[in-house]
Amino acid sequence: MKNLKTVPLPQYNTTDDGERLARARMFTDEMGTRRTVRDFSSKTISRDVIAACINTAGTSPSGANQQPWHFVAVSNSAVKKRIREAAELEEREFYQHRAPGEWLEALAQLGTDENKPFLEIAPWLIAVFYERTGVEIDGHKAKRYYPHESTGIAVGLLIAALHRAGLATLTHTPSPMAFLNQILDRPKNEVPYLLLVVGHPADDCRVPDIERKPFQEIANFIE
Ligand code: IYR
Repeated sequence: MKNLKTVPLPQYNTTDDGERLARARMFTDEMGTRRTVRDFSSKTISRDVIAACINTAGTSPSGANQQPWHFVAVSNSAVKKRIREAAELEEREFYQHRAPGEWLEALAQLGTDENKPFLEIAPWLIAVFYERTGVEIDGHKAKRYYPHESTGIAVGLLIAALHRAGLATLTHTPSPMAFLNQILDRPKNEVPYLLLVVGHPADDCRVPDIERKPFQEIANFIE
């Protein structure tokens, strides 16, 4: 730790556990209203809102602070159309041939299929990439540490930020997604991680009647 450059930690500003619990529960309630949406309105959203939410994602912790993520926000109709066509090509293959029966059974409760009209209807698509390797100033490859974990955390914050801003999201993972590098002109060292569909829900939007696991099923204490 010799010669480590440091700055003071920004102040944590709660007073007592009562206030902390109230704040924690307020956030639980707020995030509890988030639902994955597949039925979007085409109502537009300003680029500034999207940029602010991506800035939140950029505050995520990352392996060796390498921040191994890249976000491409697309509102251009022609580009969205190309993404939809490429995704539907892969999805048709998935639903008609590639997906094992067990997987399709697991998806039945969500009502998904190979048609992805939301990729054109929703005002924004955010393609998220992680860096498989970095590039040194001299052009050499630089190792990346925990890029999947880091990018996963960043996407979690991105989804929370978009929800807080009052927007709906769909975490979409067409597979394989290599077409995103080509359409969005990203270098080979970046691997597509997922495609986030962002917008307002359609007026008559409905979502699957599914439940979140209760606390006892997702956690336990050892005190
Ligand atoms: N990628 C496909 C299938 C799919 C897979 C999972 I796991 C989901 O939670 C939902 C869908 C699709 O987007 O339809």
